[in-house]
Parts: sequence; C-alpha cells; structure tokens
Amino acid sequence: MVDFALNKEELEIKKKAEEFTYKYVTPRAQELDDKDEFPMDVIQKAYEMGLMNLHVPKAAGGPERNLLEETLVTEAVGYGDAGVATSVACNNLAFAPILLGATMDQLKKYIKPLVTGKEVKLAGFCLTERMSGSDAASVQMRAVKDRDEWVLNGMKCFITSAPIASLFSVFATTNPELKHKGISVFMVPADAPGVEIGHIEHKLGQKASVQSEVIFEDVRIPEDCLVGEQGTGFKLAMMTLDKTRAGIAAIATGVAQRAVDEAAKFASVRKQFGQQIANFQGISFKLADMGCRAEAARHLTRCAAWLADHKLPNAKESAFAKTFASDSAMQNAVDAIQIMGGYGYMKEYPLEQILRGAKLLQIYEGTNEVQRIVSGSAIIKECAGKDTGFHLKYEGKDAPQI
Ligand code: COS
Repeated sequence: MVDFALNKEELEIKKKAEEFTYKYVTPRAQELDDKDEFPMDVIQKAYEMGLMNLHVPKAAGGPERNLLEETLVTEAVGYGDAGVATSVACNNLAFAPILLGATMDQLKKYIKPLVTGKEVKLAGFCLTERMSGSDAASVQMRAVKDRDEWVLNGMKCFITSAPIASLFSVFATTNPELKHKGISVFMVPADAPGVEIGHIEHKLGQKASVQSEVIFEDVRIPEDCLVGEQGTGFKLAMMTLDKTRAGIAAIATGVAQRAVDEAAKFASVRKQFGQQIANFQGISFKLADMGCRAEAARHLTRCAAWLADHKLPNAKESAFAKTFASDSAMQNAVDAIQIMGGYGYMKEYPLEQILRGAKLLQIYEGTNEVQRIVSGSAIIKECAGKDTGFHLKYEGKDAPQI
C-alpha cells in the first residue's frame, strides 16, 4: 500500500521544526548572513527543542528517530535558512559512519556525552582533503598503529562545524596502495593533542555554517577509536552519504518551496498594467513550474529516506533526490528573483541570499556530477539484460551495431 500521509510522530516533529524556523531562523536570516558568524544560540535552541542528533539510539542517549523524520526537520529549517539547516544537520553526517560501524560500548563512551548534556556539542565529518574531493578513495591522511594506540597525520579541508566541534569522524588510510580498501574511520576528540584548526573559509552563502581545515599532527588516540573493522572506512563513507544526501535534498526542498512562496506572495500584491502580476500567464506558468519542482523534490527525498528506513538500497534514489532537489532550489531561486524583478535582486528582500545559499547544495556531500555517476551507473546495472519488449530485426552477424 502506498501512503503519502505522515503519521502522528512525523507531524509532531515537522510542526516543531517549523515553529523553530518561524521563531528563531527566518527573522534572523539576513542578520546571520551579514554577520558571517556561527549562530551558536540558534543551534543551541535547535538542540534544546530536540531537532538534532535524531538517529542516535536510545541506549546511547539519543531519540532514535528515522531518516524520514530527519528530512522533515531539515526541510523545515532549510525553508528559513540553508546555512542554519546545514549546522543543525552536521552532526547527522559526522555521527552516521560511527552509528553504522561502532559497537554500543563505543557509542556510549564517545557519542552519549555529546548528546545528553545541557550544551549543544558539534561534530565534524572529516573526509575531504585538498587533493581528495570527488575522488574520495584517494585519501592521503595516514593512520599507523603503535601498540594500543593509533597515530594520525594529515590535513582535512572544508570541514563543517570544525572550529566549534568536540569530535571528528576521520577517514585515514593505513595503506595508500590498497586504495579504498586501506581506508578506515576513526573517532577523534577535537581536544586531542596535535589537532589544530587551520584556515577558516569565507563563503559565497550559507554564512550560518562554518567550514575550516583541520590539521592532525602525530595525534594519538586509543585503539577503540577505530570504527568497525580496519579497511571498512570507504564503505562506511558511501553508506553514510546514501543516507545524508537525502538530508541535503530535504534542505534543498525547503529552499525550493521558500522561493515559490516568496515569489507567489510578491506576484499577488505587485500591480503593473493595472492588475496583479500573478494574473499574467508569464508569471503564473513560471510559478506552476516552480511549485512542481518543489513538490517533485519532496517526493524524491521522502522516497530515498523511506527506503533507508526500511533497510532497502537507496543509493540511486538518494542521488536522484540530491541532484533534483538542489537543481530545483537553484532554479527556483533564479526564477523567483526574475518574478520579483529589481526587488528580488536587492538585499532588503531574502531572495539574493537564498540564491547564494542554494548554490552550495549542488556542490557539497558530493557534487551533482558525482550524484549522476552514482545514479547513472545504477541505471546501467539495472538495465543490463532487461527485456524491454523491443527486439532488433536481425540477429547474429547481421544485427545492426549500436
Ligand atoms: N554502499 C556501500 N558500498 C559502496 C557504495 C555504497 N553506496 N558505493 C560504492 N561502494 C563500494 C563498492 O561496492 C566497492 O566495493 P568493493 O571494492 O568491495 O567492490 C567500493 O565501495 C568502491 O566503489 P567504487 O569503485 O564505485 O568507488 P569509486 O572510487 O569509483 O568512487 C564515488 C565512487 C565517485 C561515487 C565516490 O568516491 C563518491 O561518492 N565521491 C564523492 C565524495 C563526497 O561526497 N564527498 C563529500 C564529502 S561530505 S561534504
């Protein structure tokens, strides 16, 4: 049976996230963009309202909610500000490989203290390096075993929430010759000796999230900081991204919907040629396409999340959702500005900031080109040997070569 209705718990968390956005995010979005500072008070509020760390199991101090519920939260927060949504969601990304690979004892020791205190604690997902971006298997950061400790050396870049993080999930290789099979994931406390924050990035948009380099110099961590088996880090990274790309798609859906709503509101009050511009088909057809994109993005996103929640493969659907939703967010922001004309381009209106924030959605957690590699190769695999009912007229040596 297909059921598009949300259940009671889902509606409750969605409502709570919408209230958070309405009260604490939307009214502050322009100020946060101007200040370019991490909004700790806003993220603390999200934490207090139970909108963070959603997947952490109850036994490790978390609320043990599912991915569909996470997408409801990130869509609602993304509607107000994509940067705040990225900061609210950053722990989901950093914790995911740990939740996938660690034992309950490890979760109790390393994750529970981060999710049960009064103050919000943040974590960073350290995969990307200067020379290892889309090609995630080419990680250079080294991990060497020394008796009962791991010693880490290397540098990570563009790490979300790094300057204010308490814990990092770090991908490092024990043997670069093994390529992806040499990569493992480690939990590294941010205050471990040898961990330093490097250059802090200045970005085009999403100013309410912060990214920086993290430098690891002879960082010694106990052997129980290794997550899962040695050499499983790349798989854990891919499994993580299959989940979290649905979360990014949800932020993008929120952005796409906001652009529709602001443009429709403007078109309903703005009068030209003696009537509201919404009456002109040049405007209403554009709004129709924008609304269709936002709704389609929402369905793709929820489908990708639903599959993961039912322990079904979702790599292709997550990639579809992330690509379509972020392209839609960008297109809707551009179209909304066009509908609003000169007003849309001005800083007094929210659309120019929404447009700058939307661009990053097409880039982070795997560029949309990487998403197309993932979904394209899944399609080719699925179609191999598929009988479509169309058969070539000639067989054997006379068959046309295609
Ligand atoms: N789930 C589980 N395992 C997966 C997987 C998935 N979704 N995708 C790939 N794997 C496994 C493969 O099965 C293969 O395992 P075996 O060697 O045991 O057969 C292994 O991982 C390597 O797979 P593949 O050859 O496809 O890896 P590539 O090096 O070609 O990389 C891409 C594939 C490009 C998809 C990957 O590097 C990627 O996602 N890059 C983007 C990284 C990213 O998103 N960075 C942003 C960081 S967060 S801001």
